Amino acid sequence: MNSDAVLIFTPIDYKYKDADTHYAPSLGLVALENYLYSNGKMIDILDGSIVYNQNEILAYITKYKPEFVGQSIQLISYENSLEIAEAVRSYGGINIIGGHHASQMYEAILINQHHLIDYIIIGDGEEGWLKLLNSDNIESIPNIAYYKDGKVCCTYNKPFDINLLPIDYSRADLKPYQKRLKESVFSDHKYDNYLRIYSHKGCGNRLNSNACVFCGRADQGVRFKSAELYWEDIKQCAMEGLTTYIFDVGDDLLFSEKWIDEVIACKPKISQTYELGVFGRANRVNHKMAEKLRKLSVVDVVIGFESGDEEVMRRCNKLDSTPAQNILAAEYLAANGIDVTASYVLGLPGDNETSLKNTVKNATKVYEIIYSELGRAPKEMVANLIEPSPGSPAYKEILKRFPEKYYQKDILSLEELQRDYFRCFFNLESAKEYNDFRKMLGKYANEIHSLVDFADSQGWLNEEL
Ligand code: B12
Ligand code: SF4
Repeated sequence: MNSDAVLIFTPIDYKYKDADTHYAPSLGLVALENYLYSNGKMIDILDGSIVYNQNEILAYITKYKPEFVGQSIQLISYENSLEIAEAVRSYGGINIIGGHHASQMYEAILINQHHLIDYIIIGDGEEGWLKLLNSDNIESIPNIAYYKDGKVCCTYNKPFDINLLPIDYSRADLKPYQKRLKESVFSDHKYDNYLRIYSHKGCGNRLNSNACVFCGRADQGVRFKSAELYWEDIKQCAMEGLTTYIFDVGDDLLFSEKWIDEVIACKPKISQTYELGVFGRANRVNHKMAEKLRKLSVVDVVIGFESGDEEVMRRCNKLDSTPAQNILAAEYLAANGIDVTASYVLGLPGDNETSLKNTVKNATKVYEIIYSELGRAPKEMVANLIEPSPGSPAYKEILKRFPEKYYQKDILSLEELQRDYFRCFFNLESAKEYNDFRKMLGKYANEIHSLVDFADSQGWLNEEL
């Protein structure tokens, strides 16, 4: 190991159904590596989602004893992250964690694990990570939480300037991801490669309504990259011959029509062909917008349809979209040759057999629209089981109801959280009532998934669907 530090995407607990779409290195860690590299630091990335398993990561840590170890963690990988942190602590290394889950849980984590976790990065990690490696004075480092003199301390908040440099995958070994893509039925083996970029950070939905009831996203406000840098990102991915499919992880590419117009206006010549997948919000899709997306080579839009039931949709907090609007968006997009990945969440507040039937009807309608316009089923459709992520409105409700179980607790089980969510929102007290309800949700998820060849749903136990 010749690097200055190691960044780990911590493996999840595989009792939960893992995502299939590990077709690209973690963009968050690549963004950190890029920034550090541009500042003269070499970083090793250990991707625990497909490249390394937990034991291999522990073996690496024990062998090379890196001084700085950063982990990107989630609710379902947290306990593994503590095991890795213990290994690092055993030789006196420095443990840093980041990502949305760490940002939401920093207080509880530091109260319980300050013997293991030295620093938590809240939000953007680029500058904090660099300054920690440079051993700068802690108070001068942005976005850091740490434990000192019996209390949790935070430094000042500073969003990273996302216009500094394009995303650069040239140092990443893409072979394991290509293999995964080749083995998956995603897109019927149309693409040899898949990479992620981001046009913006933050969620526009949170500006005019509360967050969706399940969403534990930690960043605030919405920031777009300049149109010029956005094209640099696409060029880096496409022109180098690296990929034929690029997915933009920004929450809603359509958030600013003015920005889309700027991007279209400065489109450079790109000789390599590529296709773009994006997230979008249904209420912003109309015929004109669909035409603009075509100009950007968008071939599919993932939309959080959430539910096919109007009342459930309202209680989910997605206040500016309705199931009818979702269908209309699918029609506009399909009429312009663009596929739609409808993403549903089952078990939303108010869900019952009638609303779930409405959701299946809604999904069937999407299938019919895409089939009639594109001559095939949608490439993908997902029915997730609700995950009340820390930071979400649902989690806050659970915390209020069961403070003795959740207040300042850092080790959480997703399965238990879901159990307590159904207690809070559905009064499902007995194990039988709960299990029957969960089984019913699984049955409707299977119905939705049967409409398509590929469904990368989340929130379920591994063997559940
Ligand atoms: C792409 C994506 C995926 C992909 C790829 C994941 C990957 N390997 O990177 C897939 C589909 C596999 C996936 C899976 C899951 N995801 Co996901 N995913 C995203 C998505 C859309 C984009 C992430 C991204 O690349 N952002 C762009 C980069 C640049 O930003 P970033 O990742 O936030 O990283 C920055 C900071 O967070 C910080 N940082 C992050 N890690 C670290 C680590 C250190 C040491 C430091 C210093 C800093 C730092 O610095 C980075 C640079 O600024 C986000 C939503 C979004 N739009 O952000 C959800 C999101 C991150 N996912 C989420 C969840 C819950 C999951 C799952 C756990 C769901 C599930 N139950 O299966 C799974 C986990 C599967 C697994 N094996 O790990 C949630 C997290 C919520 C939370 N509170 O934790 C999000 C926010 C979606 C949401 N709205 O709820 N996901
Ligand atoms: S789930 Fe809802 S609140 Fe969360 S990022 Fe998506 S639109 Fe925004």
